[in-house]
Amino acid sequence: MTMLPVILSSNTNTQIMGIVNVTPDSFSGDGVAMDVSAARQQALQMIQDGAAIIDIGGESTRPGAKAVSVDEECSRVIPLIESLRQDSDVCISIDSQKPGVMQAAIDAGANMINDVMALQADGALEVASQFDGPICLMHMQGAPDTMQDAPSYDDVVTDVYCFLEQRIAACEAAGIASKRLLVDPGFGFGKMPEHNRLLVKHLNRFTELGCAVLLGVSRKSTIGHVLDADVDQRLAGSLALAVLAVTKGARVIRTHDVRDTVDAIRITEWMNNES
Ligand code: PT1
Repeated sequence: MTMLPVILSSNTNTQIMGIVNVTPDSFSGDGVAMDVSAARQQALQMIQDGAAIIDIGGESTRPGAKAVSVDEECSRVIPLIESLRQDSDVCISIDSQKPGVMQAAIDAGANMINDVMALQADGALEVASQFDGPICLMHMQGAPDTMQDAPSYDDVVTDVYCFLEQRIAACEAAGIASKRLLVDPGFGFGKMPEHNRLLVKHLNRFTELGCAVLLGVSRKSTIGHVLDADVDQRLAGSLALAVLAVTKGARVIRTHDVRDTVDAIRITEWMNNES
């Protein structure tokens, strides 16, 4: 069952990617801590609320997070993927940078790869080239445990653009058709608030890469920085950025708050209609 998803065709609406973290330490209090049945319920609710994609992650990549082993990560995500696949033919995305986890997830029924390392890990391009679903290539400077120590760029938009362009080329060289690729500038990944601001402000530049643009801003610390708001008080800020991103050409929005994001984006699309 491989739907080459709607997200890659240019005449579809914005797609919502709902976040399901199966981690004990998820930053936004959304970690459903290894409980497959609670995570499954959360995913089913997101599907009902209008998510086209469920993004399942077993290793936190928020600032300061520590890496976990392949076995640990698999033990968190695989039972959930198997269970959700029985219930639904929704697009299931595996949020992992490890080829071993990607492969196990695909075998369990995942049909999209979301990689914050843009397939730079040893063996990741190979796993991706043996698979035929969509792949999101994200930009990150450094690694999660230290990426916020001193992020620096010559010109953040150009630097991130060139990185993504090179990763698209690496994928093509590995036999991965660019129509399967999505690109993501990686809001919050080795970036100061000003870097994040510039990436969203100039998000339309990334559409020139010829791939669908995905953005994840949900509850992130830059919103907390601007609003002086704790993680549970960042919904309105997250929605404001999601609306802006769609207006600037984003095709997929990754969020914890599916229902509210679907509503905000439906209104944005209604307003952006021709005439
Ligand atoms: C993202 C993303 C992701 N974000 C994609 N995958 C996370 N494609 C995980 C903070 O500053 O944006 N795109 N997978 C979560 N990562 C973070 C990063 C969480 C920063 C929080 C922050 O608070």
